[in-house]
Amino acid sequence: MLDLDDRLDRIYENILDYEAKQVAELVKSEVEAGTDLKIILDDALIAAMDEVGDLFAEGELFVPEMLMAANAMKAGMEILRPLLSESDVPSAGKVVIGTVHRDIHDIGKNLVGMMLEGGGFEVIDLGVNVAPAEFVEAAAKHSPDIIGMSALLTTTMPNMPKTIDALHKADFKGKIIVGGAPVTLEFAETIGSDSYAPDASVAVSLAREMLGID
Ligand code: B12
Repeated sequence: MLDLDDRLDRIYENILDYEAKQVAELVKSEVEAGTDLKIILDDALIAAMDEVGDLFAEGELFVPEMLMAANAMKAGMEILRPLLSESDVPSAGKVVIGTVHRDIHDIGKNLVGMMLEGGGFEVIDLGVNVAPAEFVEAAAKHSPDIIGMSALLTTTMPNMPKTIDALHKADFKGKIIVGGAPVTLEFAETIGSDSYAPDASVAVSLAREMLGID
């Protein structure tokens, strides 16, 4: 049998090869072998997604590849998630994410959610066409560290400041991050968002930064 580092390396490589089925099988046998869940998460799944983020930032990978890798990572997460919630492995933080009211684009938002999950965050996805009141309700229910909003239409971007106002009125104390193709840093600053990320890999680094995780 291979030693632990080599076995974790196989999971890592299979994520980079987009082999979801293999990843699920390897993670499953690692769990059965009794390997620490945090080691599987940190040294195989999160490490692979960090590499994917770096390759994307360097222009070596594009959105379709990042999605395939995220799906492969997700296959491993499906095995770990129920076990992690029973164990004492701390999550990096809790993020509520959604696409704003009257907007049904979700590819980018899903990618950000998956990469955050790959980065060790617990992600609660509210889906698309999420009204300000639904974000407020989710903030009260889940007490997230971060709320992420996505908008792909210039006509739905104004629903971001509306949501931020509603969250502030409801005394939400966490951080807010916005993104989506038409959203810019300037826009994020004018609407009082704490952060803006142009893509999913930057979103993970900024989420970590906002929560003081290095
Ligand atoms: C796919 C698509 C659709 C699909 C959506 C399917 C789905 N499940 O999402 C469908 C066909 C349903 C659709 C519908 C419409 N669409 Co459309 N659509 C697109 C398209 C081609 C791709 C968007 C996409 O998925 N990009 C890939 C992802 C990965 O990129 P992304 O979303 O930008 O996300 C990245 C970053 O922005 C960032 N990010 C995204 N969200 C978040 C959130 C946070 C918190 C953070 C930190 C970062 C972040 O990270 C992501 C990953 O790196 C774009 C054109 C384009 N090239 O952008 C048009 C586009 C967005 N659509 C457009 C339009 C007009 C429409 C419609 C109004 C068309 C119509 N007349 O019916 C409807 C609107 C429906 C509605 N109410 O929402 C226009 C918008 C124009 C504008 N300036 O407002 C675009 C730009 C096309 C165009 N050139 O005209 N669309």
